[in-house]
Amino acid sequence: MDTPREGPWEALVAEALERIAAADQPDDLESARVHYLGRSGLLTQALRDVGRLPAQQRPAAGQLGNAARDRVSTALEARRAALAAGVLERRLAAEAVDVTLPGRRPVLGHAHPLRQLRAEIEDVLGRLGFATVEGPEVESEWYNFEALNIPADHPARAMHDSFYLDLPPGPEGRWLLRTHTSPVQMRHLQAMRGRLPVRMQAPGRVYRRDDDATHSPMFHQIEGLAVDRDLGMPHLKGTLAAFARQMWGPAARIRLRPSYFPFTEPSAEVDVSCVFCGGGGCRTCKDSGWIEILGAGLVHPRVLSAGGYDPEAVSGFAFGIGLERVAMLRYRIPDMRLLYEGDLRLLQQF
Ligand code: 2NL
Repeated sequence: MDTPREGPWEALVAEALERIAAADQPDDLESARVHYLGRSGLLTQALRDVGRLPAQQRPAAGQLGNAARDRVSTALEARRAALAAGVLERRLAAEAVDVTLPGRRPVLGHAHPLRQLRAEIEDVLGRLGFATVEGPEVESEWYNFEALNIPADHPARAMHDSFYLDLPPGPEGRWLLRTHTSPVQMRHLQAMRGRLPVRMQAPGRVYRRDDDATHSPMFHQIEGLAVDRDLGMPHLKGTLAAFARQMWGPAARIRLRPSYFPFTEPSAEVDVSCVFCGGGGCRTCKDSGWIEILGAGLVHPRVLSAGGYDPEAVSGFAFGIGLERVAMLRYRIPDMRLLYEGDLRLLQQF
């Protein structure tokens, strides 16, 4: 062949450089390296062949061969660096995060409307000085009825239509789900051992056999109780008027109508000036200008005695609020059962 002596190296280098330049992936580049510079690569083999040349040709051929290998090596390294940079660039581009995008807002739950309302009422009463006290939902007949001046033959006992538990009766009678939160007050009076003043609120679930659009077998009450020397109707009225203004705005007024509860004497139904029309008359208040919201009264002497207080020395007032009724008025909910269905279409409006 009439190839120049450097011919085979040049051809191999040219071929290798072309293949290196064409490699656009690290894997292609690696196979090119193996093809030319690997243990049995073309250049490696050619260099090995140099050793079999006559001794006087070896140095020159060796020099050319080493130079050829170095050029291919250098090209491989340069291409490797270029590919690595490209790979990184593409990865950075693909994984780029636009930190200016608005974040994805996590779906947050919230308190049930009744729980929100309870918190609000608790807060208003709390600021009037009534400390929250809680108690058991399973009660004895004594704490739920007798101590509250509701004897076994009292019509209120049938009225309440209670849920009795299938348990052997204790010394305080049968066990039932409390029909009001008053037993919590009774237990608190006893725990106070005659100390004054008493000013507490008892929020919580209560249970009665009732189920229609305005009654649920489980509902919520908040009762307030104050006991001190010389408490009377003015204290009750002042407290409830302040409560109404906090709940329904500074223009809200209250009025008391005579009523009957076994545990208070005298007893009153408490109306608030209509929260919708302000008292002018509308559909909700049936043109009366008033909405019945609470029951209240002065604590019956027998109830004070049962709590360990001397009715000759101290007196007290008490009131009870139905949470559901306040919620239905405030949120214009027509059917109480909507509050317990857990339907998100309703709940998400709060
Ligand atoms: C109503 C009526 C009321 C009370 C609850 C009470 C508690 C004790 C002593 C005296 Cl320990 N009274 N609670 C008094 C009057 C009315 O609630 O219809 N609530 C929705």
